[in-house]
Amino acid sequence: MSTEGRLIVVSNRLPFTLRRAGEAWRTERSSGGLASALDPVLKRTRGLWLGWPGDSPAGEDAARAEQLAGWQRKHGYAAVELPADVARNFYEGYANQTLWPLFHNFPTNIEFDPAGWTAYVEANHRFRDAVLEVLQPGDLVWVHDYQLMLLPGLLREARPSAAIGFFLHIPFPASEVFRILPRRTELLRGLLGADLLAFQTHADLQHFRASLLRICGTESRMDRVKGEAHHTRLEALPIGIAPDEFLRFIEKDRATQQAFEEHRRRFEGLKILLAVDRLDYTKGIPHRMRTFRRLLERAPRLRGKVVLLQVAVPSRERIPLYEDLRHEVSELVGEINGEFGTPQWTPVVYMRRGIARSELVALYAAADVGWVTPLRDGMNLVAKEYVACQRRAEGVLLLSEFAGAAAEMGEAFLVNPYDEDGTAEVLERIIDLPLEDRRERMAALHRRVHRNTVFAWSERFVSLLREAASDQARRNGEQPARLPVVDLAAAFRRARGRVLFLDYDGTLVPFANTPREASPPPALVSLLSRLGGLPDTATTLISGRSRTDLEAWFGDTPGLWLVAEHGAMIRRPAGTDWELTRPSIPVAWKARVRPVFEHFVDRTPGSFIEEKEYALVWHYRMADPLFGEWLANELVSNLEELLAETELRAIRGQKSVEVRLVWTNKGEMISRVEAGLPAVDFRLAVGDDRTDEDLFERLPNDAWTVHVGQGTSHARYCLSGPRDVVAVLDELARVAV
Ligand code: ADQ
Repeated sequence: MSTEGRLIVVSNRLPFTLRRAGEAWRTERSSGGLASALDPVLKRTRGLWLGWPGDSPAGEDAARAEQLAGWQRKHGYAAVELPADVARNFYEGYANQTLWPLFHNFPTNIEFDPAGWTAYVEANHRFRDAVLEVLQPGDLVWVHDYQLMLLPGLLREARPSAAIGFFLHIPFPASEVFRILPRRTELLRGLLGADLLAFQTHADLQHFRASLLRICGTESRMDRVKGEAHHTRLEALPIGIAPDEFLRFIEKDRATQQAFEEHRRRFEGLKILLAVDRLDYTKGIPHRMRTFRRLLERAPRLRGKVVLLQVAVPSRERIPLYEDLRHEVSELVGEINGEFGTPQWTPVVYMRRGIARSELVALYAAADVGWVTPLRDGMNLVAKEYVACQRRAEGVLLLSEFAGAAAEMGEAFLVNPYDEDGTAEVLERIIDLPLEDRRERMAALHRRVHRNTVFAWSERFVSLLREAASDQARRNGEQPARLPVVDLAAAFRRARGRVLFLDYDGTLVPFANTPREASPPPALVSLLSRLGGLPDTATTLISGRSRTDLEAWFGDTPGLWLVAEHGAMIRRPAGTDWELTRPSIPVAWKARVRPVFEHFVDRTPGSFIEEKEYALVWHYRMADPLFGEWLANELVSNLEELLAETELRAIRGQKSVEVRLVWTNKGEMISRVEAGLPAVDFRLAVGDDRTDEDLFERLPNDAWTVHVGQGTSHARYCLSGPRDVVAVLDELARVAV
């Protein structure tokens, strides 16, 4: 057994499809480089490929079971069974009538049927169960594409430490489009279950990040999302092809060579423009037909001199939009041939069927122009396949700027397929492009296609996934352990002198849109007063809040210590006066900083300034998240310059930037609070942000330090949110009496 861990590939379809042939079953191999690329890794690691076999069992069928068992034995392909109605509603429904059009920027084509969503959820659960059945420690799970976007999250829930990767083959839409999607949040959460999330291009990755921020409010870095339970690494990994497989056909396969010669003869004297697509509305076939008509209109000299070979594989034929498209294309082909054709010349040769690999390769090799102009495409492998087959580098690639491939293939002629006139003009020019130019461009493309092969792509994905998973394992080891509440309560009960340091926002109450709205519920005030009333116990609320807020909410709560503005001021339980922690605290600096903040408020609708006695805060929680984030970075860097030689610091908080004195530090408060108690043998500190880390660091090692939320911390323990913190404090108040 290999030591590198098995690869478990999961995709909607397997590389094989079952077809009924009378009483028996036939296995068909689907074309495509993915299987070629992954088979060696599967073999090496004794891995498995899980997917739907392309039919649903109607009952016991020994012949079918026999075929499937053979797949598993010989290739490691394991069937995930889906009941027929689930398969249909999931695949034709939510996946292909909601996700597919929306992700390709056709929001008006989307159909949303709740039954489709239910089937999508059900199918993803069935895939999860199938994975869990085979999953072993050390395995790497690689989930593919838009049909299985919930799967990473479902797997993560069931196996928190599994290594899970996801690759999206189709584009990720702009956030304005993505937000239209019913069930958008569930999908984003599902994806964040992955350790590695990879897209075809950087633009897709950026769109994903923007959606995450706008819809879930989750900030991310260019290369990762620090999720609640774990991090998700983000990558742009454009898929490639297996170019040598194509060349082998040209060099070794008789059928390919014969077909190639035949095309040469048949189209002698004509420039061949070749288009190969699935018959899908994202591929822009009607636009291509109309562009070809424009070309013949504007350049009569080309009539009888060019031919457009359009190969279109029928696809998703049960969906009405595809049926409409089929009619539209047939009509356009008929019109063009009727208008321009002669007994000797047919302008458009239309083949509406899948063709054999040998036939396809012969066409790629014979074509003068590869005409690849989808309206939107994740990558588009046809563009790369055409280039791979241009051994003599004499052809030209006409490529849509909306195909993912455009990001890598700058030497192609990039066009906007919606601009039919513009595209016809470029075509007219490139048909007669001098050989020198064609060779130079094609040779550069050729090199690129040979460098970023599907093998290089899959190896990179697998090694990044391995890296992301081991980083995660390391982080899990570093994360504070969950607070053992029973032990804590026992220690609290036993102790003779107790000190509690409790942060407020994000610790005792969740964040609200404005600081004012985060007022304490009555139950919290009463809990704090119960704690405050315990003998030999100093209960301290230690917050970044102003003394006005703390006094308004807790001024009358008996027995409570209050620390305001991160340690600038303190109020003892018995007294009503606040003490400054330093004899005098400067405030003149505010006059210099305020105009800078005001400038940012003017630029950022929804943001505002909070003025405290010894600090200024710029809040942007209600501003556009993307814009707010960007401006916060800019504000901090402006302030860093302004404050360089002073004792002030600009600090990023939760959706805020705060300027305060560097020495206002929660850690400084420990000795002041403890001074009044005879023998402290129990210390608890609970907090969620950077200012609380000062406290954790300065407390002795045996203190109960608790970080609220995920991520690393100097605290020994963690709790997940304010609700848990309040429950723990309730328990302490209960056991102490
Ligand atoms: P697809 O939408 O399937 O894949 P594409 O990249 O164009 O799109 O690949 C199509 C494949 O089918 C090619 O290998 C091509 O050779 C073959 N093919 C097309 N027409 C054919 C015909 N008439 N007969 C025989 N074979 C034909 C999704 C995304 C793409 C992304 C791929 C890979 O939608 O954007 O490039 O995944 O990630």
